[in-house]
Amino acid sequence: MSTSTNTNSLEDIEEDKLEQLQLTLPNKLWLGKYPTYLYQGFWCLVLEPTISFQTHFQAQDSDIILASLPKSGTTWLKFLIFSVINRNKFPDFSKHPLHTQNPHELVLQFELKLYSKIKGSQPDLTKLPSPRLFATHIPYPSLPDSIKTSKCKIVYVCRNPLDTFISLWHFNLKCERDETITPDMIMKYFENFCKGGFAFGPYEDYILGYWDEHTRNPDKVLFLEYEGLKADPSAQVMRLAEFMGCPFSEEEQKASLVEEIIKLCSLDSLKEKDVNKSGKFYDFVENYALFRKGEVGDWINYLNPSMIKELLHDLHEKLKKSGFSFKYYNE
Ligand code: PAP
Repeated sequence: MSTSTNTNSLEDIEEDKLEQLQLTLPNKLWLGKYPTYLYQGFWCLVLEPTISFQTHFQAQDSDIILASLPKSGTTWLKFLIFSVINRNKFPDFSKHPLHTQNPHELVLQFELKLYSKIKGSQPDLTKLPSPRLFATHIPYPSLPDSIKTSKCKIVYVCRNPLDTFISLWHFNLKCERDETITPDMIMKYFENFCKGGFAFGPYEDYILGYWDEHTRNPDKVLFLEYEGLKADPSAQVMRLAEFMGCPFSEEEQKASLVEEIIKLCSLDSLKEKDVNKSGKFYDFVENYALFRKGEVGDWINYLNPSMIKELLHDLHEKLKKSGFSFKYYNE
């Protein structure tokens, strides 16, 4: 904390800004209890940590940052990024940290874990081993400038809107244990999702922020699809390694290292680990709730195709107009 009595210190200005913002920004309760603010065009669940991250984080050229909307494959990509980057450090997979550490401990989330208050001491990230691995749910336009202007790399993973919504829906039912949320309310929540009213939404703006930057600068932003990873994991993990500057050598490929990493990071294997079955890494997230079915097209078991078409119309139109289409997914 600043010891200066000068009220114009950076921290004071930011604190004032926060108070003003909270008074002026449109806001609503997410899941009936978490305040979210419409901040820089997205529904921000953690306003002060987000501003703290924007204000204090200094990127390094070697950083690798995973970006995603919640329920799009964050956990999976954390496993994969960590395992690919550290494959020489942990060659014996039977003793790999993934057996004993939650992926969210290995790849830390900026706004949900590292940053909290604008004022006061901030996390010392300078001692983390290089490359530093981080994750965020903040949309591209709201990332700190140092991420945009440095040579650090962003791995973005997107998932189709229907499975993202269903995953979110189950997560809310599981985590919240709130009797006011009942299975029959699914259409109400889906309508809300399509209108962008969920934490870190709107969906289409979020995707387009990272998509646009990927098309402008493919060496800066890698664009992965959850469905692509499911369809052809080897090809996508090879892309990931290449993008992060550590491509698999021919010897590694011949030794089936890519496949071994995919196996190590598979949902079936990891959801059974004690570290992932119990405990909480985030205050409001039980570890087990991050692992469910991991399927493509699971939405069909919950939503009626004829009822969703119209609701999704505007979202799809906006994506289409911007030249975006899913490579691996058709509804
Ligand atoms: P988060 O943003 O809250 O961290 P995130 O990991 O992005 O969540 O998404 C969770 C989804 O990824 C779940 O999907 P589902 O509800 O449709 O099943 C979860 O099952 C899936 N998932 C988690 N780990 C893996 C994995 N190793 N492989 C494939 N999918 C996974």
